[in-house]
Amino acid sequence: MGVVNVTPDSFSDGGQFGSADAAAAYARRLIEEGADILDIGGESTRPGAAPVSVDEERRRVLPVLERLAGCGVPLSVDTRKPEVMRHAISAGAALINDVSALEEPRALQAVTASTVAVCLMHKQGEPQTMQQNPHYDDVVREVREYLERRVRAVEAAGIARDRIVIDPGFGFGKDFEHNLALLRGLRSLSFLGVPVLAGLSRKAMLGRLTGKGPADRVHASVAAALLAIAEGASIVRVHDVAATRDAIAVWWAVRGTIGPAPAQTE
Ligand code: 7PJ
Repeated sequence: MGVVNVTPDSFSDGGQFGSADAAAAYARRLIEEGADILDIGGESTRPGAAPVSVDEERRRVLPVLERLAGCGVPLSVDTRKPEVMRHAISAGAALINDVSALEEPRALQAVTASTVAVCLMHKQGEPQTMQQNPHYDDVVREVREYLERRVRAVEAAGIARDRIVIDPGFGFGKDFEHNLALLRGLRSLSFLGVPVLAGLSRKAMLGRLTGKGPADRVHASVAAALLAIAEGASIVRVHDVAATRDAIAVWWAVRGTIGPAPAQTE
């Protein structure tokens, strides 16, 4: 999954696109590099980010979606807003990537009223303050239990299991040790046959490990993506598609499969 941020303040590639045309051209480049899914986001959820209005988020995201119609890969929209979800679905989005896991009732309705897929992500707290003092007794167990609850809740609301993807939400109300524990324990999220998505690309934990800024975290990001795949992730959300693709090609040649080994799923 290649990341297309249409935000002026995204931490890793902020201010990249001056226009919808430029963002769509960038998205097409990611497809050429081997992206199987594009994730288009108009609201930065990085720690401390300022909220964006519905109108502003629509103005950022919809023109890019429209330009990418028929591009050949499913389009995901990274949004927490029900109104943006509805418009994105009408404009052809195939996946809603909601870092709030459809907890807002109108968000749940927006997806239920459609046939699109959804990514349910765990976070603790809200983006503006979530990194201030995250606390868990057992981060892997708590994230797993939360995701199990959310899968059951959205299934009960009428979203079939084969439309659901889950994500532990690296960096969303997690400190360095929490993130490492989640990556080590990622396989325990492979339950109910629901694919696991992992987003580690250029995140702060990789900065801490390498001492490098976001743009120089490519190698660390590729290593993290491959580790996530080794621990059962079926989808990796990345900025550096070409580099990640090369690593996956090596993985594929040796293992012949991506995602959890069936015998080891719980
Ligand atoms: C994630 C995301 C993630 C999902 C962002 C960033 C921050 N959506 N949106 N999972 N991260 N599903 O790209 O660093 O980890 S925005």
